[in-house]
Amino acid sequence: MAQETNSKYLINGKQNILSGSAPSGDLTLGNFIGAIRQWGNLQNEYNCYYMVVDLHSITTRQDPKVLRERSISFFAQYLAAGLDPKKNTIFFQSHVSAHSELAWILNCFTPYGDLTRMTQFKDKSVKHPKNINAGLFTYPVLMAADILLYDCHLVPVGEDQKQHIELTRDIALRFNNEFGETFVVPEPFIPKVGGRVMALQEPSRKMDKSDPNQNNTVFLLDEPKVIEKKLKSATTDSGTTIEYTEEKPGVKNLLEIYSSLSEEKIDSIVQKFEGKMYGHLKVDLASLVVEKTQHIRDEYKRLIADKNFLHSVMKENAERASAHADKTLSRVYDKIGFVPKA
Ligand code: ATP
Ligand code: LTN
Repeated sequence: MAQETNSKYLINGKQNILSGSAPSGDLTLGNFIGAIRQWGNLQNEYNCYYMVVDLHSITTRQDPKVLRERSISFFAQYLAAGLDPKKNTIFFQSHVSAHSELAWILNCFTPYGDLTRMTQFKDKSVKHPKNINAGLFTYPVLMAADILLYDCHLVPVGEDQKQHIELTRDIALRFNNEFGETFVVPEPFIPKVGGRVMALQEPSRKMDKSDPNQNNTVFLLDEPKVIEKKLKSATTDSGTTIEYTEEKPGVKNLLEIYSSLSEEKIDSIVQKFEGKMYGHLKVDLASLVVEKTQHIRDEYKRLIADKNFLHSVMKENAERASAHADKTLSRVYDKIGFVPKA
């Protein structure tokens, strides 16, 4: 379905967007730069849905008590990061049953071979060799259901999720071909800089919230002193010149974080640090990270203490999400030939 013909899927004249993050570890600077900060920038122009992706998080084992607390913490961090629950629909994935229901249907329309090509499945199977469960394998189908339920035109994600969006497009196109126009075919929306923030100690791989080495990761709720310590001890190299090159992955990563937070071009940052030591870049970057995230920590402290407010927002927002999702699910049930409820 061409995007121009999608006007019937607009809400108040706006295109739909959905994204989310899984509460499988605490939110990181990578999640913030690659995803959450973009979400805030989109809330005026688009009709946005943002989820705490709890169904996805159990593809790896979670302690129930930690999962519950962390999920509420994520919800409060989304609000604290500036997502307005009146403008956006912010909810828990498990509160809208249509996600699991559509996932089952789409499972029956997704070739096994397509799923075997997913690099995240391969990576996570290596990481969790004792728990390679069917959910881990079909995870991208649930993600496709998330996106297709809300007639999404755009999906703002980090670079690592591009392959899952491509699979979602394939699923939607195949279904539309077979049953006629049913799903909007979404596009990924990936930031030009900051789409892949790398681990501080091992800049060859992505900063990950479930990394066992906490020094690799700046968490959004880390205190300023901890942020400074982690950035100062980031791996660079034995050289001294601050250059943006593949040969210096550690420095490159720090420059990209700097650029995405300051919105300055990499070239002009390199110029600013000409003749200076890596230490200068690290100290300045630490101040920048603290400055750009302090409002989140302050607002979070206030919000997390107000459970009544959080519960009323999550209820109201999940109802809004369900209303949209249930409509799409009925459309799909009808297309595939299920008998309507009496
Ligand atoms: P997990 O270890 O559970 O896979 P994750 O942080 O990779 O954790 P999510 O929390 O589900 O996964 O990701 C939420 C969003 O943050 C996604 O859009 C993802 O692409 C983005 N994201 C995650 N890590 C980074 C990173 N290092 N750089 C940029 N974007 C990232
Ligand atoms: N798989 C994503 C999280 C996710 C998501 C989504 C992102 C689940 N459903 C729908 C965008 C749209 C990840 O980042 N690990």
